[in-house]
Amino acid sequence: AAPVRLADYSPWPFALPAIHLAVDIRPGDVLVTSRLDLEPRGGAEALQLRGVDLEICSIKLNGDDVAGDDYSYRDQLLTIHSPPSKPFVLETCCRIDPYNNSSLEGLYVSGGLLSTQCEAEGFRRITFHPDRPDVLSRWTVRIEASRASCPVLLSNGNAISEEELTDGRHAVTWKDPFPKPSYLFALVAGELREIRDLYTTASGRAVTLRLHVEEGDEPYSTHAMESLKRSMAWDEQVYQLEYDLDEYNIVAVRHFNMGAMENKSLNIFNSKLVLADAETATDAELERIESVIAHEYFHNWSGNRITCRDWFQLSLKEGLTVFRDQSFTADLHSAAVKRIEDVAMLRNTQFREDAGPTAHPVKPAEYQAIDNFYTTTIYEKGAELIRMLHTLLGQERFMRGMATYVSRFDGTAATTEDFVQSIVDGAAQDGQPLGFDSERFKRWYHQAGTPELTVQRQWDAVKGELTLELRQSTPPTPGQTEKQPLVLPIAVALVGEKGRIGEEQLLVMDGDQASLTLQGDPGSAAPALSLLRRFSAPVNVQLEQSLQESLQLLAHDDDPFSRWDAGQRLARQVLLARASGEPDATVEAALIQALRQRLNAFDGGGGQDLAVLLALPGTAELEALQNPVDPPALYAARREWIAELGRQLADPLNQLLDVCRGEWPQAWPAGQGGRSLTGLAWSWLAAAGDAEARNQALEAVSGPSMTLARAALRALQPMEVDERDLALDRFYQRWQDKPVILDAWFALEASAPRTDGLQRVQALLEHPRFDPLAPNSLRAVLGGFTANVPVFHAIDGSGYRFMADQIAAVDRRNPITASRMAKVFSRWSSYGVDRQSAMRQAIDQLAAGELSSNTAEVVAMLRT
Ligand code: DPP
Ligand code: ZN
Repeated sequence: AAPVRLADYSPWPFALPAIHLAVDIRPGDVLVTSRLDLEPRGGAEALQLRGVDLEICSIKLNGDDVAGDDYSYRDQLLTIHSPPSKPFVLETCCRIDPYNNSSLEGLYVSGGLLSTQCEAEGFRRITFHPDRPDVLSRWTVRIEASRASCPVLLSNGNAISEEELTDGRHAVTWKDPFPKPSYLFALVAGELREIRDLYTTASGRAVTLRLHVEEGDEPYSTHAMESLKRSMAWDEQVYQLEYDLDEYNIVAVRHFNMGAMENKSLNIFNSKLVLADAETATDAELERIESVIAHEYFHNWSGNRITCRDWFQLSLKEGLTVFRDQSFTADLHSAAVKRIEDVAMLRNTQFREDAGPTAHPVKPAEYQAIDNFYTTTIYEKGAELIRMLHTLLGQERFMRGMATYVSRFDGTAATTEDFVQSIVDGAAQDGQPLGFDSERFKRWYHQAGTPELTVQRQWDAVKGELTLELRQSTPPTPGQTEKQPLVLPIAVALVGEKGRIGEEQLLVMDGDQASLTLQGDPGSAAPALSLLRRFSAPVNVQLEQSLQESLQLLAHDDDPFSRWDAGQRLARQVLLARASGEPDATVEAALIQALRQRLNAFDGGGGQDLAVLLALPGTAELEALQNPVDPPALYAARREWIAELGRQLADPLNQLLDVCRGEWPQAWPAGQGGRSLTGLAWSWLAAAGDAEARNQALEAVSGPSMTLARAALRALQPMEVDERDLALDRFYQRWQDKPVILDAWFALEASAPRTDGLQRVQALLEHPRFDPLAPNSLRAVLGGFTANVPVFHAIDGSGYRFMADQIAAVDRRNPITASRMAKVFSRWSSYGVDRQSAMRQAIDQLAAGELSSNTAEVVAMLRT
């Protein structure tokens, strides 16, 4: 199929102010009658509507049947050849089969529950519609079903009527007063338990909050409900944005392709992102749930009230909403820890994407399947662009920009240019110069790849001046060889032996080169350079830094990110040296000494900061620095280094365990630092052969904290010890009836590095508790398998072949999930020759079979 191109955008030649849907749910199928009020806007000869797998029962125009010659339905397109030139009503009736829909797009069944997923292009599987985000309508939806099987019938907006019908059937009609595109439509029908709460908005409007879960899951809903209320309050306080309807519904669904979906007033969530308490979810999961609840809630303004003109603008809503949810988490918890976690994630996922065959701009120029572009580039890099605007403008000016954006575009479908322009126009209302070139800034949206910032410096001891020479360049990415300079906000400061010297400066670089002089202390030794503080721009830095300088930053920098980054740099050095077979004893000794000081200084409280400081760099980050990449060598280096840390730091780690124990029972968010550090100490000590640590960990698996139980499993899982198998077995026995929790067990089993790893993964796929239709379970087992470095990367290619077979099998049921999994092969050209050719063969093997268009697009990208 021909790709869709941004350059080809043109508005739809009709307006569609109102839609009436009637959805008749029957035991074997569903009848969908749709009435579209259409208004030609001139220029259209034919009316074209999208439709996938729809069986037409009737088509009527202004009440009369449309004759067979007057329309056609082929290639997923319904064409009415000569529609009237005046406003008219098109009524279609179609039969669909949600009971055999394993794609989890459109209307489908999950565990007896009927629910929908329409973003991006699922609505065309429900009825005929233009199914593009710039067509906004007011919707009325009547749902009819048997009361016995579907007592709960939900859609967007407010319930305006309920009907009791004959034969045990009933109907509910919903009306959404806000115009919305089809991707925000939602419908849920089934048997659900409701948890109800109330929120009063800043202006005094009462909003009924309802969470809908399966029977038995009611006790696990409190965290999600509280998170929702915190999100509503935060958006009022920080963005002055209030909720706009009388009800807000969240439904938990077990089979779901994404994390959650922001349908207007009827969010649908992957159940793992709703159901949680301290006994069933880890601290990290609780925070993630809180942030996803917030994310979907924040979409009500950044996505729903102002939506995207077309799917090339996806980051308009996603980048902005990620930025908003990041700020929310930073405000509620530790801003420093949140920033560090977000940067670690960006470097390990988005930078990796930028460096591979699926690299694409935040605003792609073309696509085959938009589902393949729900990526870390659109989301997390998109959020970094907003963050840079915020850094460049400051809070007050940025917020004025946001207010301008909302007032200009509320109720419409906008573009990323509209957004940037609103931000700068709003900011400039104070009459001050902007401080950067906004046209140049917009390049960030179109240019793929991670810029490289190369920094050289000269220290003038007499004057006490450090002069920096900076250069930027962006490596070529597929289809984009020429790159332009970007606007980079670069926060810098000098750090001496007693901390920061002078003020932080913000250099705004927008050409290939720039220079900057920083004032230090005359007559002293060169101070350490604290560069890219808070990670003020998403770039890779090339700067030679001595061990001494990194240690100084690690000890004295007042920017927590920069401190952390200095420690990470040393850890990367240690791990890469070990992976190459030549450990660097000097750096190792210095790093261990620095960590020992940190551990000794810890006396409880703020443990989360220490935990992130101690965490080792991610695999993807290390791989980016290795050529050729040797994953098993990196894996072994990491395991050996952890064991070394456990041996060398045994005393302070044992003291740490004593200090932290008091925090174990504290309710999240309290106590999370102590629990994180406990897990880290278990992992390091166990790797060093400490039987007492293994024992403590084993006990925690049966204890009251899921955070500690999972930390214990992570500590034991990489080792060939009895406690590992005991721990995994106890966890299984305890949670076998809770699929959401059991997925964690599947992931741990699949990633356990055993000699018979491949056979074990095969057995997991046939395990009676494994649900091949649940993307969570597939990701647990197959994602766990690809994290099983020695087994997945076996030099004979057996792991790669196995994975290719599995992706092909998943693709037949669920193309969206399969095409995401196929990206696991994206680094093939970076490995040594043997792995390279084995992985390439696996990709070719995949390409040779019959693939969905989603997966075919990804595989084609991998092969170019
Ligand atoms: N539901 C997904 C998200 O919120 C896609 N919109 O990011
Ligand atoms: Zn989103």
